[in-house]
Amino acid sequence: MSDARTDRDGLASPQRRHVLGRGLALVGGAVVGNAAAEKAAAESAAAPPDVPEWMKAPGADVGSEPYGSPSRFERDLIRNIPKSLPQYTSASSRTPLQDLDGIITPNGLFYERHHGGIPEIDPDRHRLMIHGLVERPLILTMAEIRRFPSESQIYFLECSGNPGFEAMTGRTASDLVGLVSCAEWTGVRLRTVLEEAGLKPEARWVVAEGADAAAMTRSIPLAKCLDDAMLVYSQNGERLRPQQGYPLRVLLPGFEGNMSVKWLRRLNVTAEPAHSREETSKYTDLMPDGTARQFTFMMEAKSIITRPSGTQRIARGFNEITGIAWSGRGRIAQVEVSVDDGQSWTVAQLQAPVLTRALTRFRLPWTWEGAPTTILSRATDETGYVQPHFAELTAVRGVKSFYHNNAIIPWRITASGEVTNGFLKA
Ligand SMILES: Nc1nc2c(c(=O)[nH]1)N[C@H]1C(S)=C(S)[C@@H](COP(=O)(O)O)O[C@H]1N2
Ligand SMILES: [Mo]
Repeated sequence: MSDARTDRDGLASPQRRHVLGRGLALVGGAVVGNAAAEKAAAESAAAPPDVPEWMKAPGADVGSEPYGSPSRFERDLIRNIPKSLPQYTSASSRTPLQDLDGIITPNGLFYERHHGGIPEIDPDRHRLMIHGLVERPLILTMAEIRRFPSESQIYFLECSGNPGFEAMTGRTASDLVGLVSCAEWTGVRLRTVLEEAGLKPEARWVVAEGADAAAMTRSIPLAKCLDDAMLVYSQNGERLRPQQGYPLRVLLPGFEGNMSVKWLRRLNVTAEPAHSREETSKYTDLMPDGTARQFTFMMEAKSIITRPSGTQRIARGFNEITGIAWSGRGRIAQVEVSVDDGQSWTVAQLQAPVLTRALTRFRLPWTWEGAPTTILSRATDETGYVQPHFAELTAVRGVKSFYHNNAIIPWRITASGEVTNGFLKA
């Protein structure tokens, strides 16, 4: 006991910060100063070997919160919602990537993109119709869908406008690429349900329609429907949240988020794509030669350093660089990190599990000596595809594109350790 005390007083201890805090309060004489002093005193009283007040009486009852929520000290960890939009029914909120660990996005922080608001659907009244080029048209209840053999898989979901080509001005990792999240999805293989309906030989596409006010409609190539596509009813172990398509959505691993139709009500099996609004006027890019790049399904390999990242501040000495990488084409094979603005690259450690079409966490130990620099990450997937620099991307796609920007993201670090968006002028 006495040793512990000696140690504590010998180090830059809570005791000393407490004294400093008091001193400042006396000099400043401000309310803020008193608050700081009180905070310091409270911290000091809670530090070992003293016994904090939360040990002196029993805590809250079991079941005081039937559906749990994060600590009230984490109440600022919320979705990144744009301020003062004219309306919020066709809008998006982003995942706070820079404050999350691991690869799974908690359901309450999963990004949202709605084109006609969030419908409130009674699962008992919801039906899925499967028709068109099938032998046996079906109308299924949720109970009937859940009777099919099911599976659970971890996949990322990403909006293809993440970020738009002209929207790289964000301050945080979330501002830049917060329209990506990753979850464990449970549902039925789309293939299983299509086989139950029986596909006619001319079947080539499946047109999915959502039961929202936008009636979101997308054409899915049959090959994807017969591969890993899922009809999902649960996410991270519980039923889908209304924001994610309750009670039923399509999940197309690795394809642009827009095609994973939420609140799914209809699958129309066709010979041709529907050429709906979302695959003509939107989710199509104007190329330099004046043609349109349409049906850009695949989300190409991408990565971002989430710590250190924009608005954070680092201290000299040891800093772990960590972030996430993903590819619609399969597994991440390698992530390289540069701490000298791309002059040299070091292979980062990939944390297991490294799953196909899921977020992969990477880490690299780093000692920052205090010189201003720019840090980058570059993902390579198992097909050998390498994440490009923004200039390489625009050289091919021109500057009229909006979707599918998977450019390398630079974070600038100033002499004082401030981290800012490297796409912006210093
Ligand atoms: N019915 C319907 N499905 C939809 C949408 C929609 O507005 N309505 N938005 C799409 C878009 S653009 C994306 S990126 C993803 C977002 O899924 P999330 O909100 O679960 O993150 O859903 C897609 N599916
Ligand atoms: Mo999207």
